[in-house]
Amino acid sequence: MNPIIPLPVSAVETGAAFTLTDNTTITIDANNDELAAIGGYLAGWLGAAGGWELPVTTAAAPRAGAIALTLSGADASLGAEGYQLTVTPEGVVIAANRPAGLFYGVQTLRQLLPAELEGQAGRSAQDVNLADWTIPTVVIRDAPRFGWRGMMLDVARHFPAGGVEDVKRLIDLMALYKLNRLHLHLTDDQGWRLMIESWPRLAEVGGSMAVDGDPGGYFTQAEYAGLVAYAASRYIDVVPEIDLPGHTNAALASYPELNCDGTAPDLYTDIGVGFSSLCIDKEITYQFVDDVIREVAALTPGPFIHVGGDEALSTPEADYVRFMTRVQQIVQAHGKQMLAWEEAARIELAPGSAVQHWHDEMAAHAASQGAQVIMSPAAHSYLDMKYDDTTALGLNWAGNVSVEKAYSWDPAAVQPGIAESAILGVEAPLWTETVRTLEELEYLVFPRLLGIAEIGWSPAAGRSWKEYRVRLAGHAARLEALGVNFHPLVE
Ligand code: IFG
Repeated sequence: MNPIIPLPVSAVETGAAFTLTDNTTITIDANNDELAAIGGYLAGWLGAAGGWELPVTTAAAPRAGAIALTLSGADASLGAEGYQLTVTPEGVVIAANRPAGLFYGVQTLRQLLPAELEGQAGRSAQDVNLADWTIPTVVIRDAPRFGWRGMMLDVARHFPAGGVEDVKRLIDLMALYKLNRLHLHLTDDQGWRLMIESWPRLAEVGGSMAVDGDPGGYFTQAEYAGLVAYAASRYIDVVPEIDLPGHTNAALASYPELNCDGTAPDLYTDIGVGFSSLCIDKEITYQFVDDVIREVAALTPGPFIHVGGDEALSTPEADYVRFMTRVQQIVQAHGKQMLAWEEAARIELAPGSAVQHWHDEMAAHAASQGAQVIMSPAAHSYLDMKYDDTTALGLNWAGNVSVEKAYSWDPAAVQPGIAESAILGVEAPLWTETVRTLEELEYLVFPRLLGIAEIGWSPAAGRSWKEYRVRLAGHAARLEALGVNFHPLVE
């Protein structure tokens, strides 16, 4: 059986084989648009991989020669994202309680098929070798350990050279590994990357440059809404971050009135941090925050808006607490829950607010207040860290992060005060001070993101680098077929 990443909870091979043929059909429960979409996604993948035109039809029950996607028959214990995948010589049945589970069962089915089939777009059916389409019979029961399995993409330091298309490529690759959160770091000192209609200069001026004076850019609200919808079709929630009150030079450069002295600073193209702050004592600052959060909330189907809060080194402590407390109220007034970097645990967190651990003990303080925590320890999960001293791209302030180091940690063992029950899940940030192109992004993200996906999904028990590295090596062919520019899988 092909190596599956993330490792399923259980997989028992039954010693026979099932072969897809051009008589294979995909069947779904009737009257369910989400299942029709997932069926179409699978048919589309099989069509691109092998040139088949497999019909998607409704069926009351699984039948021979079919790949059945059904919401009946799955154990309730599999929850909202789990699935059961049963392959027999007669056919395949993927059963789940919710469509997301079926989507993840489809990703496992993809990985059971030969890696070479990925990215074979344009191959015609006749030159498909039927042997390609044989998979071992197996019974897989699977469900994730954590509900938050994510990656963060900083589009502020550098705006993706390929714009929306680069982000969609990342979303497609995340889906193959069952990740379900894409945190977009939309604003920082060097760039404001989302059009805010009530404050248009934020994007027009604040989005016009990037680190090293590289080309700027920003998402229109239509483009951003398109990304949110595309991610949702892959069962990924987009989590927007508007970083406040520090990391705000792009906003301050766009509107002089946002500055305490009424003077706008120049656009910033270096990579220092901690020098900028909104003007905490000006009322216009809160009008700005309210307008921005209102427009972002309207573009955010998910429950969380991330408001940053990190490295506010130019905001006096008492001002920071006052400001972030008001921001929390504004986020809630717009029907969302506040997510912030762990420094924000210096305020009284409202029920439902959550913090993201990256480098100090404030997340443990948040957990002691009953808040939930997302684990992004820089020394293990920061994908902008170099792999080793020979890596040209990336930074190394948190130390080099080898493929092994990115895998060899457990979220429940990072900080004594943060028990598993307080952990929403894991997220791997890619900061883009040194990253300009999709190719450079893929080199830093892959393969380390696969390990993060496994940490977020698979049981902690028994997880080991020694075992994982063999499965990871087995994914080289798949990443190769997908055209991913990955760093060598194991050093
Ligand atoms: N820390 C800063 C980021 C980025 C990062 C680069 C956080 C929360 C260092 N803040 O990580 O803006 O500069 O590794």
